[in-house]
Amino acid sequence: AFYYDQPSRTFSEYLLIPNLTTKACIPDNVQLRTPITRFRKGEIPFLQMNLPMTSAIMQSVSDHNLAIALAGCGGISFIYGSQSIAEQADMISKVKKYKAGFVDSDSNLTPQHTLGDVLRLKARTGHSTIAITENGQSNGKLMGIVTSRDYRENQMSESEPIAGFMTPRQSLVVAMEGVSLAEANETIWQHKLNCLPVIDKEDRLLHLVFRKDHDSLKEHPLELHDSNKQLIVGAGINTRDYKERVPALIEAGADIFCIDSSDGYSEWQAETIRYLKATFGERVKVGAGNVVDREGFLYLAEAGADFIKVGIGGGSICITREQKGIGRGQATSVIEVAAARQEYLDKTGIYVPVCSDGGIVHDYHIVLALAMGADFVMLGRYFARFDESPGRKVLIGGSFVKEYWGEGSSRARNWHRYDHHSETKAGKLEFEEGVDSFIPYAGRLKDNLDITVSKIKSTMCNCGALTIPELQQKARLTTVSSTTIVEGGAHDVIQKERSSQGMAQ
Ligand code: MZP
Repeated sequence: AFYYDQPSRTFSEYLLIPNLTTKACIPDNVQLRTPITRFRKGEIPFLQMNLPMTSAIMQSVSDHNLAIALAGCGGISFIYGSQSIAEQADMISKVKKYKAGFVDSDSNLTPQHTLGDVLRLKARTGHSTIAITENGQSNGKLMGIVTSRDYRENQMSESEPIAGFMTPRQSLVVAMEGVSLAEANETIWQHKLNCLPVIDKEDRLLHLVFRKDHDSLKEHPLELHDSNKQLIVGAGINTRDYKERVPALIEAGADIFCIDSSDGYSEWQAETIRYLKATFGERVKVGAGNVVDREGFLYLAEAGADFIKVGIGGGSICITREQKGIGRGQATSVIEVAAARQEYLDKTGIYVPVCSDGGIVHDYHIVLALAMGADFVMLGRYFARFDESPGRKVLIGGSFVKEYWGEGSSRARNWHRYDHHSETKAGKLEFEEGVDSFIPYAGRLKDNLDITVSKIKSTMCNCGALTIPELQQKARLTTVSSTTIVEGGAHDVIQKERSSQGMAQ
Protein backbone atom coordinates (compact mmCIF):
# COMPACT_ATOMS: atom_id res chain seq x y z
CA ALA A 1 0.00 0.00 0.00
CA PHE A 2 0.96 3.60 -0.49
CA TYR A 3 0.99 5.86 2.57
CA TYR A 4 0.59 9.64 2.42
CA ASP A 5 3.01 11.34 4.84
CA GLN A 6 0.49 14.01 5.93
CA PRO A 7 -3.00 13.60 7.38
CA SER A 8 -5.75 15.09 5.24
CA ARG A 9 -7.25 18.29 6.63
CA THR A 10 -10.65 19.99 6.80
CA PHE A 11 -11.52 23.66 6.32
CA SER A 12 -11.80 24.25 10.07
CA GLU A 13 -8.09 23.48 10.39
CA TYR A 14 -7.14 26.61 8.38
CA LEU A 15 -7.26 30.35 8.81
CA LEU A 16 -6.42 33.21 6.44
CA ILE A 17 -3.71 35.74 7.28
CA PRO A 18 -4.63 39.32 6.24
CA ASN A 19 -2.71 41.03 3.46
CA LEU A 20 -2.44 44.77 2.96
CA THR A 21 -5.93 46.20 2.39
CA THR A 22 -5.63 49.09 -0.03
CA LYS A 23 -8.18 51.91 -0.04
CA ALA A 24 -9.67 50.52 -3.24
CA CYS A 25 -10.24 47.22 -1.51
CA ILE A 26 -13.79 47.74 -0.24
CA PRO A 27 -16.67 45.26 -0.42
CA ASP A 28 -18.48 47.37 -3.07
CA ASN A 29 -15.57 46.79 -5.42
CA VAL A 30 -15.35 43.04 -4.87
CA GLN A 31 -16.57 41.06 -7.83
CA LEU A 32 -17.47 37.38 -7.42
CA ARG A 33 -17.78 36.42 -11.09
CA THR A 34 -16.43 32.95 -11.71
CA PRO A 35 -16.17 30.45 -14.59
CA ILE A 36 -18.23 27.25 -14.62
CA THR A 37 -17.09 25.66 -17.86
CA ARG A 38 -13.62 24.90 -19.24
CA PHE A 39 -12.00 27.51 -21.45
CA ARG A 40 -8.77 28.08 -23.30
CA LYS A 41 -6.48 30.55 -21.53
CA GLY A 42 -7.25 34.08 -22.70
CA GLU A 43 -10.74 33.19 -23.92
CA ILE A 44 -14.06 33.85 -22.18
CA PRO A 45 -15.75 30.80 -20.62
CA PHE A 46 -19.04 29.72 -22.18
CA LEU A 47 -20.80 29.92 -18.80
CA GLN A 48 -19.96 32.11 -15.82
CA MET A 49 -21.75 32.87 -12.55
CA ASN A 50 -21.99 36.09 -10.58
CA LEU A 51 -21.95 34.19 -7.31
CA PRO A 52 -19.55 31.29 -6.66
CA MET A 53 -22.29 29.12 -5.14
CA THR A 54 -24.28 26.20 -6.52
CA SER A 55 -26.91 24.12 -4.77
CA ALA A 56 -26.45 20.39 -4.27
CA ILE A 57 -27.91 17.76 -6.58
CA MET A 58 -30.27 16.50 -3.89
CA GLN A 59 -33.98 15.82 -3.45
CA SER A 60 -33.99 17.87 -0.25
CA VAL A 61 -32.22 20.84 -1.86
CA SER A 62 -32.52 21.57 -5.57
CA ASP A 63 -36.01 21.66 -7.03
CA HIS A 64 -37.38 24.37 -9.33
CA ASN A 65 -38.29 26.74 -6.48
CA LEU A 66 -34.80 26.82 -5.04
CA ALA A 67 -33.33 27.02 -8.55
CA ILE A 68 -35.39 30.13 -9.34
CA ALA A 69 -34.44 31.80 -6.06
CA LEU A 70 -30.73 31.04 -6.42
CA ALA A 71 -30.50 31.96 -10.10
CA GLY A 72 -32.15 35.24 -9.20
CA CYS A 73 -29.21 35.91 -6.91
CA GLY A 74 -26.54 34.96 -9.46
CA GLY A 75 -25.85 31.30 -8.54
CA ILE A 76 -26.93 28.04 -10.15
CA SER A 77 -28.89 25.02 -8.93
CA PHE A 78 -28.42 21.53 -10.28
CA ILE A 79 -31.90 19.99 -10.23
CA TYR A 80 -31.71 16.53 -8.67
CA GLY A 81 -31.63 13.53 -10.99
CA SER A 82 -33.00 10.95 -8.57
CA GLN A 83 -36.47 11.27 -10.07
CA SER A 84 -38.03 10.27 -13.37
CA ILE A 85 -36.80 11.94 -16.55
CA ALA A 86 -40.23 13.52 -17.09
CA GLU A 87 -40.35 14.96 -13.56
CA GLN A 88 -36.85 16.38 -13.82
CA ALA A 89 -37.57 17.87 -17.26
CA ASP A 90 -40.71 19.47 -15.85
CA MET A 91 -38.71 21.16 -13.07
CA ILE A 92 -36.15 22.42 -15.58
CA SER A 93 -38.81 23.90 -17.83
CA LYS A 94 -40.46 25.63 -14.85
CA VAL A 95 -37.17 27.43 -14.16
CA LYS A 96 -36.66 28.32 -17.82
CA LYS A 97 -40.17 29.76 -18.10
CA TYR A 98 -39.61 32.05 -15.19
CA LYS A 99 -38.66 35.52 -16.38
CA ALA A 100 -37.90 38.38 -14.12
CA GLY A 101 -36.22 41.73 -13.91
CA PHE A 102 -35.74 43.65 -10.77
CA VAL A 103 -35.03 46.87 -9.07
CA ASP A 104 -31.57 46.82 -7.62
CA SER A 105 -32.11 48.18 -4.16
CA ASP A 106 -28.44 47.89 -3.23
CA SER A 107 -26.90 49.76 -6.10
CA ASN A 108 -26.40 53.01 -4.16
CA LEU A 109 -27.02 54.96 -7.33
CA THR A 110 -28.69 58.32 -6.85
CA PRO A 111 -30.26 60.80 -9.27
CA GLN A 112 -26.88 62.56 -9.40
CA HIS A 113 -25.40 59.55 -11.16
CA THR A 114 -25.35 59.22 -14.89
CA LEU A 115 -26.06 56.51 -17.39
CA GLY A 116 -22.28 55.90 -17.46
CA ASP A 117 -22.43 54.95 -13.78
CA VAL A 118 -25.16 52.46 -14.55
CA LEU A 119 -23.11 50.91 -17.32
CA ARG A 120 -20.11 50.65 -15.01
CA LEU A 121 -22.30 48.95 -12.40
CA LYS A 122 -23.52 46.60 -15.10
CA ALA A 123 -19.93 45.75 -16.10
CA ARG A 124 -18.95 45.20 -12.46
CA THR A 125 -21.90 43.08 -11.38
CA GLY A 126 -22.71 41.37 -14.64
CA HIS A 127 -26.42 41.99 -14.00
CA SER A 128 -28.62 42.93 -16.91
CA THR A 129 -29.41 46.53 -16.20
CA ILE A 130 -31.85 49.02 -17.61
CA ALA A 131 -31.38 52.65 -16.71
CA ILE A 132 -34.51 54.74 -16.33
CA THR A 133 -33.91 58.35 -17.09
CA GLU A 134 -36.10 61.38 -16.57
CA ASN A 135 -36.95 61.87 -20.22
CA GLY A 136 -36.45 58.32 -21.41
CA GLN A 137 -33.25 59.44 -23.18
CA SER A 138 -29.68 58.37 -22.43
CA ASN A 139 -28.69 61.94 -21.50
CA GLY A 140 -31.53 62.37 -19.01
CA LYS A 141 -31.19 62.53 -15.25
CA LEU A 142 -31.15 59.03 -13.75
CA MET A 143 -34.43 58.14 -12.06
CA GLY A 144 -33.78 54.53 -11.23
CA ILE A 145 -32.34 51.31 -12.48
CA VAL A 146 -33.74 47.86 -13.00
CA THR A 147 -31.60 44.75 -12.85
CA SER A 148 -32.04 41.01 -12.95
CA ARG A 149 -30.53 40.77 -9.52
CA ASP A 150 -33.26 39.31 -7.44
CA TYR A 151 -36.73 37.91 -7.75
CA ARG A 152 -37.80 37.22 -4.19
CA GLU A 153 -38.00 40.90 -3.30
CA ASN A 154 -40.64 41.17 -5.89
CA GLN A 155 -43.38 38.68 -5.22
CA MET A 156 -46.51 39.57 -7.14
CA SER A 157 -48.51 39.98 -3.95
CA GLU A 158 -46.13 42.71 -2.83
CA SER A 159 -46.17 44.59 -6.09
CA GLU A 160 -49.35 46.55 -5.52
CA PRO A 161 -49.38 50.12 -6.78
CA ILE A 162 -47.60 52.22 -4.20
CA ALA A 163 -49.57 55.02 -2.63
CA GLY A 164 -48.32 58.37 -3.74
CA PHE A 165 -46.81 57.06 -6.90
CA MET A 166 -49.90 57.02 -9.02
CA THR A 167 -50.60 60.16 -10.96
CA PRO A 168 -53.49 61.45 -13.10
CA ARG A 169 -52.17 59.07 -15.69
CA GLN A 170 -53.97 56.39 -13.69
CA SER A 171 -56.75 56.41 -16.25
CA LEU A 172 -54.23 55.27 -18.81
CA VAL A 173 -53.21 52.47 -16.50
CA VAL A 174 -56.72 51.16 -16.30
CA ALA A 175 -57.02 51.33 -20.04
CA MET A 176 -53.84 49.32 -20.41
CA GLU A 177 -54.57 46.61 -17.88
CA GLY A 178 -54.27 43.17 -19.41
CA VAL A 179 -52.45 44.23 -22.55
CA SER A 180 -49.25 42.42 -23.48
CA LEU A 181 -45.92 43.66 -22.17
CA ALA A 182 -44.83 44.58 -25.69
CA GLU A 183 -47.89 46.78 -26.19
CA ALA A 184 -47.41 48.35 -22.76
CA ASN A 185 -43.78 49.13 -23.49
CA GLU A 186 -44.70 50.73 -26.77
CA THR A 187 -47.16 53.05 -25.06
CA ILE A 188 -44.67 53.85 -22.30
CA TRP A 189 -42.05 54.87 -24.82
CA GLN A 190 -44.51 56.71 -27.04
CA HIS A 191 -45.74 58.87 -24.18
CA LYS A 192 -42.33 59.08 -22.50
CA LEU A 193 -43.94 57.91 -19.26
CA ASN A 194 -41.72 57.72 -16.23
CA CYS A 195 -43.04 54.38 -15.07
CA LEU A 196 -42.39 50.70 -14.85
CA PRO A 197 -44.68 47.94 -16.05
CA VAL A 198 -45.63 45.30 -13.49
CA ILE A 199 -46.56 42.03 -15.13
CA ASP A 200 -48.08 38.72 -14.17
CA LYS A 201 -46.50 35.36 -14.89
CA GLU A 202 -48.13 35.24 -18.35
CA ASP A 203 -46.45 38.53 -19.25
CA ARG A 204 -49.75 40.44 -19.09
CA LEU A 205 -49.67 43.92 -17.68
CA LEU A 206 -51.04 44.25 -14.14
CA HIS A 207 -50.37 47.92 -13.71
CA LEU A 208 -47.83 50.65 -14.20
CA VAL A 209 -45.92 52.15 -11.35
CA PHE A 210 -44.86 55.76 -11.62
CA ARG A 211 -41.77 56.89 -9.83
CA LYS A 212 -41.01 60.24 -8.23
CA ASP A 213 -37.41 59.69 -7.49
CA HIS A 214 -34.81 57.04 -7.06
CA ASP A 215 -34.87 57.01 -3.27
CA SER A 216 -38.51 56.03 -3.18
CA LEU A 217 -37.75 53.43 -5.78
CA LYS A 218 -35.05 51.95 -3.60
CA GLU A 219 -37.51 51.46 -0.79
CA HIS A 220 -40.01 49.70 -2.98
CA PRO A 221 -38.49 47.07 -5.17
CA LEU A 222 -40.96 45.94 -7.78
CA GLU A 223 -41.20 42.99 -10.04
CA LEU A 224 -40.33 43.97 -13.55
CA HIS A 225 -39.56 42.29 -16.81
CA ASP A 226 -36.03 42.32 -18.64
CA SER A 227 -37.71 40.29 -22.22
CA ASN A 228 -36.26 36.89 -23.13
CA LYS A 229 -34.02 36.86 -20.10
CA GLN A 230 -34.08 33.29 -18.83
CA LEU A 231 -32.62 31.98 -15.64
CA ILE A 232 -29.70 29.54 -15.86
CA VAL A 233 -30.27 26.05 -14.50
CA GLY A 234 -28.25 22.84 -14.27
CA ALA A 235 -29.26 19.19 -13.94
CA GLY A 236 -27.79 16.16 -12.23
CA ILE A 237 -27.41 13.08 -14.44
CA ASN A 238 -26.07 9.56 -13.92
CA THR A 239 -23.94 7.08 -15.86
CA ARG A 240 -26.84 4.70 -16.56
CA ASP A 241 -29.71 6.44 -18.35
CA TYR A 242 -27.92 9.49 -19.78
CA LYS A 243 -28.73 8.53 -23.39
CA GLU A 244 -32.44 9.10 -22.68
CA ARG A 245 -32.21 11.66 -19.86
CA VAL A 246 -29.89 14.22 -21.45
CA PRO A 247 -31.85 14.78 -24.70
CA ALA A 248 -35.05 15.25 -22.68
CA LEU A 249 -33.37 17.76 -20.38
CA ILE A 250 -31.81 19.63 -23.30
CA GLU A 251 -35.28 19.88 -24.77
CA ALA A 252 -36.56 21.24 -21.42
CA GLY A 253 -33.86 23.92 -21.50
CA ALA A 254 -31.10 22.69 -19.14
CA ASP A 255 -27.99 24.84 -19.55
CA ILE A 256 -25.46 22.50 -17.99
CA PHE A 257 -25.22 18.95 -16.61
CA CYS A 258 -23.27 17.34 -13.82
CA ILE A 259 -22.66 13.63 -13.46
CA ASP A 260 -23.64 12.94 -9.89
CA SER A 261 -21.66 10.23 -8.15
CA SER A 262 -20.08 9.73 -4.75
CA ASP A 263 -16.95 8.47 -6.55
CA GLY A 264 -16.36 9.91 -10.00
CA TYR A 265 -12.95 8.41 -10.76
CA SER A 266 -14.46 5.75 -12.98
CA GLU A 267 -14.54 4.57 -16.60
CA TRP A 268 -18.32 5.06 -16.60
CA GLN A 269 -17.90 8.79 -16.10
CA ALA A 270 -15.31 9.10 -18.88
CA GLU A 271 -17.57 7.10 -21.19
CA THR A 272 -20.59 9.29 -20.33
CA ILE A 273 -18.68 12.52 -21.03
CA ARG A 274 -17.28 11.21 -24.31
CA TYR A 275 -20.68 9.99 -25.47
CA LEU A 276 -22.35 13.32 -24.70
CA LYS A 277 -19.63 15.35 -26.42
CA ALA A 278 -19.62 13.05 -29.47
CA THR A 279 -23.42 13.05 -29.75
CA PHE A 280 -24.29 16.66 -28.95
CA GLY A 281 -21.00 18.43 -29.59
CA GLU A 282 -19.33 21.06 -27.47
CA ARG A 283 -22.60 22.93 -26.89
CA VAL A 284 -23.47 20.36 -24.23
CA LYS A 285 -21.67 21.27 -21.03
CA VAL A 286 -21.06 18.54 -18.50
CA GLY A 287 -19.31 18.56 -15.14
CA ALA A 288 -18.08 15.37 -13.49
CA GLY A 289 -16.97 14.01 -10.12
CA ASN A 290 -16.53 13.64 -7.29
CA VAL A 291 -12.79 13.20 -6.98
CA VAL A 292 -10.34 13.99 -4.19
CA ASP A 293 -6.90 13.80 -5.79
CA ARG A 294 -4.66 14.68 -8.73
CA GLU A 295 -5.21 11.39 -10.57
CA GLY A 296 -9.00 11.64 -10.41
CA PHE A 297 -8.93 15.23 -11.65
CA LEU A 298 -6.57 14.55 -14.58
CA TYR A 299 -8.57 11.50 -15.64
CA LEU A 300 -11.85 13.45 -15.88
CA ALA A 301 -10.17 16.54 -17.37
CA GLU A 302 -8.72 14.40 -20.15
CA ALA A 303 -12.11 12.84 -20.74
CA GLY A 304 -13.42 16.36 -21.46
CA ALA A 305 -15.29 17.32 -18.27
CA ASP A 306 -16.30 20.99 -18.29
CA PHE A 307 -15.82 21.34 -14.54
CA ILE A 308 -14.74 18.90 -11.87
CA LYS A 309 -16.36 18.45 -8.50
CA VAL A 310 -14.27 17.65 -5.43
CA GLY A 311 -15.26 15.93 -2.20
CA ILE A 312 -15.91 12.49 -0.78
CA GLY A 313 -17.36 11.90 2.64
CA GLY A 314 -17.42 15.51 3.89
CA GLY A 315 -21.13 16.22 3.38
CA SER A 316 -23.10 16.99 6.54
CA ILE A 317 -25.48 14.06 5.94
CA CYS A 318 -22.78 11.73 4.64
CA ILE A 319 -21.68 8.54 6.39
CA THR A 320 -19.59 7.12 3.51
CA ARG A 321 -16.39 7.39 5.56
CA GLU A 322 -18.00 5.43 8.40
CA GLN A 323 -19.62 2.87 6.15
CA LYS A 324 -16.80 2.26 3.66
CA GLY A 325 -13.69 4.01 4.96
CA ILE A 326 -13.48 6.05 1.73
CA GLY A 327 -12.80 9.78 1.63
CA ARG A 328 -10.39 12.58 2.34
CA GLY A 329 -10.43 15.87 4.30
CA GLN A 330 -12.07 18.48 2.08
CA ALA A 331 -9.34 21.14 2.34
CA THR A 332 -6.56 18.74 1.35
CA SER A 333 -8.65 17.44 -1.55
CA VAL A 334 -9.27 20.93 -2.93
CA ILE A 335 -5.63 21.96 -2.54
CA GLU A 336 -4.35 18.88 -4.38
CA VAL A 337 -6.95 19.07 -7.17
CA ALA A 338 -6.28 22.80 -7.69
CA ALA A 339 -2.57 22.02 -8.11
CA ALA A 340 -3.48 19.35 -10.70
CA ARG A 341 -5.67 21.89 -12.49
CA GLN A 342 -2.64 24.22 -12.74
CA GLU A 343 -0.57 21.31 -14.08
CA TYR A 344 -3.25 20.61 -16.70
CA LEU A 345 -3.44 24.31 -17.61
CA ASP A 346 0.35 24.54 -18.05
CA LYS A 347 0.33 21.44 -20.25
CA THR A 348 -2.74 22.11 -22.41
CA GLY A 349 -3.58 25.82 -22.08
CA ILE A 350 -7.05 24.78 -20.88
CA TYR A 351 -8.51 25.92 -17.58
CA VAL A 352 -10.95 23.49 -15.97
CA PRO A 353 -13.02 25.03 -13.15
CA VAL A 354 -13.06 23.19 -9.83
CA CYS A 355 -16.08 22.96 -7.53
CA SER A 356 -15.63 22.19 -3.83
CA ASP A 357 -18.64 20.07 -2.88
CA GLY A 358 -19.85 19.49 0.68
CA GLY A 359 -18.54 20.16 4.16
CA ILE A 360 -19.14 23.93 4.23
CA VAL A 361 -20.15 24.60 7.82
CA HIS A 362 -19.33 28.29 8.26
CA ASP A 363 -19.52 31.07 5.68
CA TYR A 364 -15.77 31.60 5.89
CA HIS A 365 -15.27 28.03 4.68
CA ILE A 366 -16.47 29.28 1.29
CA VAL A 367 -13.65 31.82 1.17
CA LEU A 368 -11.17 29.16 2.25
CA ALA A 369 -12.34 26.85 -0.55
CA LEU A 370 -11.97 29.68 -3.09
CA ALA A 371 -8.57 30.68 -1.73
CA MET A 372 -7.41 27.07 -1.98
CA GLY A 373 -8.27 27.06 -5.68
CA ALA A 374 -11.96 26.22 -6.03
CA ASP A 375 -13.82 28.38 -8.56
CA PHE A 376 -17.13 27.77 -6.85
CA VAL A 377 -18.67 25.67 -4.12
CA MET A 378 -21.66 23.35 -3.94
CA LEU A 379 -23.77 23.35 -0.79
CA GLY A 380 -26.55 21.12 0.49
CA ARG A 381 -27.23 21.81 4.16
CA TYR A 382 -26.80 25.56 3.64
CA PHE A 383 -29.63 25.78 1.09
CA ALA A 384 -31.86 23.10 2.64
CA ARG A 385 -32.52 25.48 5.59
CA PHE A 386 -34.43 28.00 3.49
CA ASP A 387 -38.11 28.51 2.65
CA GLU A 388 -37.45 27.69 -0.99
CA SER A 389 -36.03 24.18 -0.44
CA PRO A 390 -38.32 21.15 -0.89
CA GLY A 391 -38.06 19.74 2.67
CA ARG A 392 -40.95 20.15 5.12
CA LYS A 393 -40.74 22.86 7.79
CA VAL A 394 -41.55 21.30 11.16
CA LEU A 395 -41.92 22.69 14.69
CA ILE A 396 -39.84 20.69 17.16
CA GLY A 397 -39.28 21.71 20.77
CA GLY A 398 -40.51 25.23 20.08
CA SER A 399 -38.13 25.80 17.14
CA PHE A 400 -38.69 25.43 13.44
CA VAL A 401 -36.51 22.94 11.60
CA LYS A 402 -36.40 21.73 7.99
CA GLU A 403 -35.97 18.19 6.77
CA TYR A 404 -32.67 17.39 5.08
CA TRP A 405 -31.85 13.92 3.82
CA GLY A 406 -28.85 12.52 1.95
CA GLU A 407 -29.02 11.00 -1.51
CA GLY A 408 -27.50 7.85 -0.03
CA SER A 409 -30.20 7.54 2.63
CA SER A 410 -32.92 4.97 2.26
CA ARG A 411 -35.36 7.87 1.98
CA ALA A 412 -33.77 9.17 -1.26
CA ARG A 413 -32.75 5.75 -2.61
CA ASN A 414 -30.48 7.35 -5.18
CA TRP A 415 -28.86 4.07 -6.18
CA HIS A 416 -27.43 5.66 -9.35
CA ARG A 417 -25.13 7.83 -7.24
CA TYR A 418 -23.64 4.84 -5.43
CA ASP A 419 -23.93 2.35 -8.26
CA HIS A 420 -21.08 0.09 -9.41
CA HIS A 421 -22.94 -1.01 -12.52
CA SER A 422 -23.66 -4.48 -11.23
CA GLU A 423 -26.61 -5.77 -13.24
CA THR A 424 -27.80 -8.06 -10.45
CA LYS A 425 -27.92 -5.16 -7.99
CA ALA A 426 -29.26 -2.53 -10.38
CA GLY A 427 -32.01 -0.43 -8.80
CA LYS A 428 -30.99 -1.30 -5.24
CA LEU A 429 -29.39 0.74 -2.50
CA GLU A 430 -27.84 -2.12 -0.56
CA PHE A 431 -26.72 -0.12 2.45
CA GLU A 432 -27.07 3.52 3.44
CA GLU A 433 -24.33 6.10 2.92
CA GLY A 434 -26.39 9.04 4.09
CA VAL A 435 -28.77 10.00 6.88
CA ASP A 436 -32.22 11.57 7.14
CA SER A 437 -32.06 14.61 9.42
CA PHE A 438 -33.43 17.95 10.61
CA ILE A 439 -31.60 21.25 10.38
CA PRO A 440 -32.50 24.64 11.90
CA TYR A 441 -34.87 26.60 9.66
CA ALA A 442 -33.30 29.86 8.51
CA GLY A 443 -35.90 31.84 6.53
CA ARG A 444 -35.63 33.22 3.02
CA LEU A 445 -32.72 32.30 0.77
CA LYS A 446 -31.98 35.86 -0.25
CA ASP A 447 -31.82 37.24 3.29
CA ASN A 448 -29.26 34.63 4.28
CA LEU A 449 -27.33 34.84 1.04
CA ASP A 450 -26.94 38.60 1.41
CA ILE A 451 -25.24 38.08 4.78
CA THR A 452 -23.03 35.30 3.42
CA VAL A 453 -22.00 37.39 0.42
CA SER A 454 -21.13 40.36 2.59
CA LYS A 455 -18.97 38.12 4.78
CA ILE A 456 -17.21 36.69 1.69
CA LYS A 457 -16.54 40.16 0.30
CA SER A 458 -15.36 41.46 3.64
CA THR A 459 -12.92 38.57 4.09
CA MET A 460 -11.62 39.07 0.56
CA CYS A 461 -10.91 42.71 1.41
CA ASN A 462 -8.90 41.55 4.43
CA CYS A 463 -6.89 39.41 2.02
CA GLY A 464 -6.42 42.38 -0.32
CA ALA A 465 -8.33 40.68 -3.15
CA LEU A 466 -11.07 42.13 -5.36
CA THR A 467 -11.65 39.02 -7.47
CA ILE A 468 -11.56 35.27 -6.95
CA PRO A 469 -8.43 34.75 -9.12
CA GLU A 470 -6.71 37.51 -7.13
CA LEU A 471 -7.70 35.78 -3.89
CA GLN A 472 -6.31 32.46 -5.17
CA GLN A 473 -3.06 34.16 -6.05
CA LYS A 474 -2.63 36.29 -2.92
CA ALA A 475 -4.19 34.24 -0.09
CA ARG A 476 -1.92 33.20 2.77
CA LEU A 477 -3.22 30.29 4.79
CA THR A 478 -2.10 28.77 8.03
CA THR A 479 -3.08 25.55 9.72
CA VAL A 480 -4.28 25.98 13.28
CA SER A 481 -4.02 24.00 16.48
CA SER A 482 -7.10 22.89 18.37
CA THR A 483 -6.47 25.53 21.03
CA THR A 484 -6.28 28.23 18.33
CA ILE A 485 -9.76 27.15 17.28
CA VAL A 486 -11.03 27.53 20.86
CA GLU A 487 -9.41 30.98 21.04
CA GLY A 488 -11.27 31.96 17.84
CA GLY A 489 -14.74 31.74 19.39
CA ALA A 490 -16.10 33.85 22.24
CA HIS A 491 -14.34 32.50 25.32
CA ASP A 492 -13.98 33.21 29.00
CA VAL A 493 -17.09 35.37 29.03
CA ILE A 494 -20.70 34.72 29.96
CA GLN A 495 -22.37 35.41 26.68
CA LYS A 496 -25.65 37.31 26.44
CA GLU A 497 -28.06 36.24 23.73
CA ARG A 498 -26.54 36.85 20.28
CA SER A 499 -28.63 38.81 17.80
CA SER A 500 -29.89 36.84 14.85
CA GLN A 501 -28.44 39.51 12.51
CA GLY A 502 -25.30 38.19 10.91
CA MET A 503 -25.95 34.72 12.27
CA ALA A 504 -26.80 33.06 9.00
CA GLN A 505 -24.52 30.17 9.87
P1 MZP B 1 -23.31 19.56 2.72
O1 MZP B 1 -23.32 20.89 2.00
O2 MZP B 1 -24.64 19.23 3.29
O3 MZP B 1 -22.21 19.45 3.72
O4 MZP B 1 -22.97 18.46 1.62
C1 MZP B 1 -23.72 18.32 0.44
C2 MZP B 1 -23.05 17.31 -0.46
O5 MZP B 1 -23.03 16.01 0.17
C3 MZP B 1 -23.76 17.06 -1.77
O6 MZP B 1 -23.49 18.01 -2.74
C4 MZP B 1 -23.24 15.69 -2.17
O7 MZP B 1 -22.00 15.74 -2.84
C5 MZP B 1 -23.02 15.01 -0.84
N1 MZP B 1 -24.07 14.03 -0.52
C6 MZP B 1 -25.39 14.04 -0.83
N2 MZP B 1 -25.99 12.96 -0.30
C7 MZP B 1 -25.05 12.29 0.37
C8 MZP B 1 -25.24 11.06 1.13
O8 MZP B 1 -26.36 10.62 1.31
C9 MZP B 1 -23.84 12.97 0.23
N3 MZP B 1 -24.17 10.48 1.59
O9 MZP B 1 -22.73 12.66 0.68
